[in-house]
Amino acid sequence: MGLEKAYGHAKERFAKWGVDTDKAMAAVKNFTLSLHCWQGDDVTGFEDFAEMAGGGTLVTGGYPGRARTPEELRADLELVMSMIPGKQKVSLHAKYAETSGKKVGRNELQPEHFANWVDWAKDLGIGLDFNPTFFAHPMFKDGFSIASADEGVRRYWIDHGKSSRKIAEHFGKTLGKTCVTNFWMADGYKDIPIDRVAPRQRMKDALDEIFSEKIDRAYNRDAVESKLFGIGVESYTVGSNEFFMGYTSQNKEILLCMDAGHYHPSEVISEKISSALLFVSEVLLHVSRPVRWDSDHVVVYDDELKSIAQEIVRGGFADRVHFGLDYFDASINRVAAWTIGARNAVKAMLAAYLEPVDVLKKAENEGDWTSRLALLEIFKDLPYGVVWDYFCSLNGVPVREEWLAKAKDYERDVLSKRK
Ligand code: RNT
Ligand code: ZN
Repeated sequence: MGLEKAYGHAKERFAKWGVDTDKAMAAVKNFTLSLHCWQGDDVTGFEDFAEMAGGGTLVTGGYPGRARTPEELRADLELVMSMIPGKQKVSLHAKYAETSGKKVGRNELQPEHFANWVDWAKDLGIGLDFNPTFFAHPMFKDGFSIASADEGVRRYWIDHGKSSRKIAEHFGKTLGKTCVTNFWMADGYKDIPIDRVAPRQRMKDALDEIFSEKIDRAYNRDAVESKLFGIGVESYTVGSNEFFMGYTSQNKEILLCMDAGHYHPSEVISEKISSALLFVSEVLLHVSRPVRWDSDHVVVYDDELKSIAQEIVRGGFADRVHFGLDYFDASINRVAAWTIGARNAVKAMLAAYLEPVDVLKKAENEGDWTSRLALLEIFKDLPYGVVWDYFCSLNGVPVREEWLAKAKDYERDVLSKRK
């Protein structure tokens, strides 16, 4: 059966439950996915001393074809974006600056060091998000950046935070799309601390200083990302969940960033969105896949991904949630890793818009929890996949497995030649 005809049938199946598939597709066409640049080069970046991830994170795998230059990374990203329906932004880390061979401290980075990225984004008509890089650097001393007890270390990183916001403002102004700037600091201790409060007080003061300069929210919005633990930082992370829930409820202009891998293993961020949004203005999601720990596996189409998307749609939160990806797998083709996770994210959003929410809400509100559960299960068999295929085809991106052949061709012609 042709796709058009199959879509016609699917449309009827959904219509029976009050869902308009065309409307759902229109909603997802407007959904913006923030693509993390760091999947393409194993979080290395382009600084002279380019250290691998660091700061409590770990990239594993030695698959050939890592992007080694900004040009390679941009070319890889272009291929990936040509295989994803909907809108995208690209999220950059400060360590992806291009300083033309000059040594520029992170505390002195300027918009000009991202000129190539901005020109590229302008040509593609996409926005850029930003992340100051507080790890993988010689000034990240003894596991501390802005929460360091050493005044000089602290100053260096506070200045990095400030300069990052100016870069982000420039992105927003030049590209006409709000930049979301995410602050993640790995600061913490491997072993049991005695004083848990002093580093937190220092981090709070440092952030207050960094955020003290007012920047138009149309250009930039700042987010802060909490974490439970990291490798070598097992006992204590300064920027914990409570720390940043507190910080963002008190400072309403700051977004709370929730990373799927940053909580206890049985906790899920889909459960947290509705609570957070009662107390904070907006949320940034780092959608990742923790396997036993914060492993940053490629996002697959699992229950948690579907639940995250459902929470956004059911709660009517689409305009208060920024959806970013955050994972890095060096054990498979990196372009494929990006594409798999990104397509899954968009597909989950489409499925969420296709869910017969009104029918389910009605059952719940009437206290008919038998029907609520029965229908939830019945709705799992609705033809989401057909609408997804049709949506891909309408948007001129590969349908089903077509993208894999493209990725394999690119691997043969481009990636495998990178030695
Ligand atoms: C690390 C955080 C952080 C990084 C990126 C590279 O645990 O999740 O978001 O993954 O900034
Ligand atoms: Zn993250």
